[in-house]
Amino acid sequence: MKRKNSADEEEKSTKKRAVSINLPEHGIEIITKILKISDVESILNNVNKAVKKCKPEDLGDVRGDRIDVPLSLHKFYEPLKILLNPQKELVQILKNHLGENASLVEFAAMVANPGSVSQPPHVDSSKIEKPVNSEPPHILTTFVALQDISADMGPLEVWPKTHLQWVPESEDVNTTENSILMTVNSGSCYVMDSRVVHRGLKNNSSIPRVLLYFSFQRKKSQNLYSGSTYTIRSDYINKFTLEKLHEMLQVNETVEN
Ligand SMILES: O=C(O)CCC(=O)C(=O)O
Repeated sequence: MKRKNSADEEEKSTKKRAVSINLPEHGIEIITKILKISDVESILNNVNKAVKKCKPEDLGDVRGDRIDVPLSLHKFYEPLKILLNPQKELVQILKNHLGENASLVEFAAMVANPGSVSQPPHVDSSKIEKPVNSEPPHILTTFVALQDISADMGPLEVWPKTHLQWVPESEDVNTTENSILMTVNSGSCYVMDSRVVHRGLKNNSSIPRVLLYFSFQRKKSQNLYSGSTYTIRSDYINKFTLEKLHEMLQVNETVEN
């Protein structure tokens, strides 16, 4: 286990890493401080309420003993207006890689409580048939940190560049030493290509690690890939594209947040 950095060192190392890793090359990209702390606090309150209210049959079938709760969009309108502001970097990344007609296929919160175990390294989805040539991403998942995530909270561990290999979704994965940890600060997010090898680590702290997350999938790619848990309310399935969400949230090219 790595020594826990001081908050300053942690911020510096996250900043350094944020500029040095990018989605096409590494399969993951960090966007720092996309939300203000006040926005994060209200999301965390709403997520905690949703966790209390949800029934076991609603939960996503996620690896390890995490709680994977589908969420109601309208409870998160205000933060979504900021997260999905078309002028900002996150939407540019989603649009450039998946197109504006990409579908919202996951909208949920992931809670890794103290003591929750390490997941086996895995990919979230991969092409059913081995692709002949390299392909662009088909699902991108954005995880928003709802507290400062330190190394002892069992952050996401990612093996950069593994999205460029074909890893069948059901297979055990042999990993190398060269992983990175998503020890990001509250209000930052990371966008992950669902083909990259990753895992959530054991939460050794006394603080639940809570993430808001959403995934968009390239249009008409669903039958070609297997794997994702597709954690989303059933009434949202195939309902929202990135473009449609922009209309709903009434954000457009001229809105500044
Ligand atoms: O624990 C996490 O941070 C994320 C877990 C995850 O990516 C997964 O279950 O596929």
